[in-house]
Amino acid sequence: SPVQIFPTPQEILISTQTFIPSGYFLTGIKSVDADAIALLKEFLPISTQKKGTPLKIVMLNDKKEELKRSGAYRLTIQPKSILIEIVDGRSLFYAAQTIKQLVKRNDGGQILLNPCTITDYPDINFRGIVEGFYGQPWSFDDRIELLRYFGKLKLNTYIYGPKDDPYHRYPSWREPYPADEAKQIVALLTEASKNKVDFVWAMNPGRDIKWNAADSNAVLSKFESMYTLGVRCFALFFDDIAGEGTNSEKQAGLLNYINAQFVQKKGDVKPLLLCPTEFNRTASSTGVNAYLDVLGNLLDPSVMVMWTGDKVVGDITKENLQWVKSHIKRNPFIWWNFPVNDYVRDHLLMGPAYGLDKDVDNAMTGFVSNPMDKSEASKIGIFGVAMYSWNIKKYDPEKSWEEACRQCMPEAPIAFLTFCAHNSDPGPNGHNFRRDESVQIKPVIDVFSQSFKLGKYLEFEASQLNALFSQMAVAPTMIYSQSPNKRLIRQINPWLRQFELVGNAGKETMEMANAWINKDEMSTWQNYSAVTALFDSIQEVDRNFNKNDFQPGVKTASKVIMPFIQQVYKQVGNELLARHEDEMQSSSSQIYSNVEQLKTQPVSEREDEIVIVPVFQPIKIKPGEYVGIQTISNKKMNSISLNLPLSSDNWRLFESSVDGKTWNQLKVTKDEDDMESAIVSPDIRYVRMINNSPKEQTFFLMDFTLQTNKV
Ligand code: LTM
Repeated sequence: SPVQIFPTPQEILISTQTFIPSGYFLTGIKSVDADAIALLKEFLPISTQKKGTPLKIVMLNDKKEELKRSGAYRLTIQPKSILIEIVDGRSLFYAAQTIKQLVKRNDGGQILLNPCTITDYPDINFRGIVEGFYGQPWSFDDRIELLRYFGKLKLNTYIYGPKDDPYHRYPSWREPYPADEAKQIVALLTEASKNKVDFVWAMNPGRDIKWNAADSNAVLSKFESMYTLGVRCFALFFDDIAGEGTNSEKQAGLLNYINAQFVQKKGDVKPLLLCPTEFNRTASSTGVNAYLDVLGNLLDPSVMVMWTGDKVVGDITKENLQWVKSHIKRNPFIWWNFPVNDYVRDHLLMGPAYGLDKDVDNAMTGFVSNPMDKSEASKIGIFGVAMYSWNIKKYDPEKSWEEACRQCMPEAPIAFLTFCAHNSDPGPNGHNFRRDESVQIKPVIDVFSQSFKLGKYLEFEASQLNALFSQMAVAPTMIYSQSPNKRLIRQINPWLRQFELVGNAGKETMEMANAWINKDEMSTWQNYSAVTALFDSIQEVDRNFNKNDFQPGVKTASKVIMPFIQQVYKQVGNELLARHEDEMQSSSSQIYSNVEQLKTQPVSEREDEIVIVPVFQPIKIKPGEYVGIQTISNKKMNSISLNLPLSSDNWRLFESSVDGKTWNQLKVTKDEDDMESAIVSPDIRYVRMINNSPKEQTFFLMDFTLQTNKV
């Protein structure tokens, strides 16, 4: 095709010839979307008088179900006319977005167009994001910018549900927003409307909701207050809760009540959206009257139900879509937990959006992505979601990703692509969700490392590695100097710094490897010291930036590049210093648990503490199951401290052990804030909490820390 349009239109017939349009006048339907007309006028010469060529807008009349969807359009451009057939205002806006991409200019600055016919519609009705992560919610300016981005990508849904907004969730869901915040929501609604985006306001009341009339009315009056601000789309979330709030019968009752008393009565409110408590297959109960079946049977058919797939974070497959449909008795509305990084906050997820089944015609009501707390950096993943959800069959994750990098940083596309290519894997995590990273260089690294282990330095591979490391080392400078997108730079700044250091460490490592093979001990030492110094700087950045209570630090190129550099450094260092490998091991602690849900949960080792990385979902622990920490650290142990909400005292024991076989019970005490702690003896290597009751129990693993003393 002579022109590329994003997202890819469903059907396009386009001539390679171009023509220069003289000028247009509008004809056809009069009262159409003013924003769409304003957009058309930005790049087409449209006069108010009836002269030039007609740009005619008519209603689209086609029997095909797809061409009745909101946003569907047909565009016919000929040298003597433009015809836009539409379903609604959104259709005209999307047609205008398409024409914007079709318009080119010749050297003299004149507009050029290619005659074409485009018939276009979305594969999935609701497409966009759910701002549904833990951590600092996006700022007002972040949201405004993303709503504009949505307009360009034909995304139509913005679900507002940041976990750390107290008025969305505990403790203030019952209260209306303070005036300042309410004003911002009004402004967001205006921007959303300009970009043909439905702004869906979500409430997550499940942590402390009482199933009584007072709380049903509390939900109703909060919705009423949001309606007054202009909100017309509403959602109720019941994810990541335990206890009374999880009752599916009561949840369905509340949704049906709100549907009858609010949605139906208002008349201009869109159907309700529900995020269930069992929102993925791993968390789903089975048997008679299982949670999802109850929802499926009781919920009004108009209510849409969200679903994250087989796991909290994972792929979307035809099979898991069919499975959930058979329970909830409707197509699911996908909440895709990508590129969210609230469970791996030291990493960025800026790689391709893949793992999305293409053989899934009409199987989803909606598809929204849960992004990172970094709005601009999330644009890469969101771009992929926009391409997928508009035209599933034509979706190409790699190509979309490359285009996203180009569009997000047209001033330094290669530098940005390089950065994103090595910032995509989340690292080890409890969801076991990993991504490809450093895909192109990985085979080169594998070949080079294998030979280097045997004492050979492969020149060809080395030259490729050197080229990449040089590119990595200069990419941040290119980005800082060329990109006007200061918001993006601010969001990813620690990772940019770290990336430059890793690039330089790579360069020095290659020189060191070369010198070592050439038996040039002097240069080997010099390069070895340079790498050591760069590792120190990398550690400094890791320690001093991106501080948070969950996964502090700054990890970049951590899946392929850093392990390679470390391995070569270690190999040369071992031979140079006759050191033993295990002395250099950095982490030596891990989770000690036989709870399935926790087996891959990482443990982070800091200067004077070893912490199990917190988990947001409630954890079910069967009789005899345990969770704790095992360490082979040479540090002395001091005490454990605990914050495990919902744990009552009478079902669990805390124990410590030197060898993992003989266990001693620990005496746990509570302070005035209900924080628990216990002293442990210095030589223990295991601590755990065990369920010694006859019943399955539920708790939240917010904080399980083993304090150590420095040796
Ligand atoms: O995924 C859902 C439905 N809920 C939460 C999200 O808020 C959170 O961002 C993700 C990723 O950590 N996990 C959840 O359980």
